[in-house]
Amino acid sequence: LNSAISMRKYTAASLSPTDRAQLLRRPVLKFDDMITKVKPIVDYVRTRGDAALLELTAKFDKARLDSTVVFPPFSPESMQLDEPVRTAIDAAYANIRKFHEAQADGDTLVVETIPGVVCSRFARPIARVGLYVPGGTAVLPSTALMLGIPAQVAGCHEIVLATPPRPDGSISPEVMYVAHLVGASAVLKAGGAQAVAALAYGTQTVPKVDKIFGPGNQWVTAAKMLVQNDTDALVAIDMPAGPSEVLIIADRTCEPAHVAADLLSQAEHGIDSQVVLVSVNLPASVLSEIESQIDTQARALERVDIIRQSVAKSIIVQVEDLETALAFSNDYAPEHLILYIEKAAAAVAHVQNAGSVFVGPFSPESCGDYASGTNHTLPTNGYARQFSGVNTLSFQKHITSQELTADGLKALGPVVATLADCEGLQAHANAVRIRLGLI
Ligand code: HSO
Ligand code: ZN
Repeated sequence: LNSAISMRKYTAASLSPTDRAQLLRRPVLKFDDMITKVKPIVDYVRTRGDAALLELTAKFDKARLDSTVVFPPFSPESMQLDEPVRTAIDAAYANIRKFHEAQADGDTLVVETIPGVVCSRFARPIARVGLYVPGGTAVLPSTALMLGIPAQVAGCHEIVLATPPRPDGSISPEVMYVAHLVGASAVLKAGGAQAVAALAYGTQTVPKVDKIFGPGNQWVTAAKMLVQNDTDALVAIDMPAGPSEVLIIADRTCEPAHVAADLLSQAEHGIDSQVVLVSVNLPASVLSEIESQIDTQARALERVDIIRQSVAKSIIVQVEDLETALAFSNDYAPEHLILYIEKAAAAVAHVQNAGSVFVGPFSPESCGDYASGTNHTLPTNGYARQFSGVNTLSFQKHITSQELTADGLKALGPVVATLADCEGLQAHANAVRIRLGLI
């Protein structure tokens, strides 16, 4: 236990392509196994409803409940908070709301493609959404804010917040207070695959939802993937979630103690958290100061046992210049990217793949995790290549429409009829020709 808390160190220039590819990989998640394990749980809740939920919550969360759902108005006792905590939640709520309100798509897009042919697109809220707020080793009211606010701003009609209860059957007052702020229509006291199943299919008391959001452990993620593929559930999910991660690009302008603090803030999430430091030509003395700061700061943290394991799996990559650092980061596609470098703002233009970017010396990831305004539900596992983080548009869908005038149809009709003929779909062609008086 006295061994140093330290990351593995590599020099990019001396890595073979295979070694480099290996460093870019995340630990393999064995989803086939997980799907097999969650399937019986999901089926049980789908067929037995509330009775199954109560039984599984007693088994997994050690909580004996009379009912699984709490409806508003939530009792003041259930959301009693110390004043500083309430004030902090309110401040975070205001900033996150401001940023997510600006993202809402309220305008109809109208394009006249040719005279008389008008195509439009407009957004509507997804009516019923389920928000999964993990329990486990930390209470996460911040996740309730990050999922609840965009749902509220998008205008979702039903917001069901699911979170595992504590053994006494209660939900943390912080989470209850956020449920109240975001206008949750129900709080489901359940976690894991059973909560996901209840949201996907509904039970006697749990309202069925159209899309399920939120991070979670392997059980939750596997259950989300399973229900998404069930056409009976007719439910969507936000994204495939994996362990949290950060990549920091640091150059000689960095403060070693701050770099260490940022790495540890991500490493404390869980034993499978990934933290990566890309050193842009850091002098050996600076690098070793970062390493010793990691060790000393970590030892003073309550979650040192978690950190010991996540840091051991994490890496330092040494590169010669910023271009190589950014190329590595773009290939890694981190959930969070911290630019702790001289011209940080200018480097943002070269970021191709990342969930969220933290620019310059005064922008620790913690600010985005809690309160600056950006969302912390972000793509992990390299999915930042093709996924956006949760945002207001994640809670809306777009509908297109068109209106043609008689002249518009006269102009477009022959194009349509010709293409329909060429596909051998005569009825399609007829729908146009009959209107143009050609048949
Ligand atoms: N860094 C986490 C979010 C979080 N941090 C919640 C603190 N609380 C995943 O992006
Ligand atoms: Zn965090």
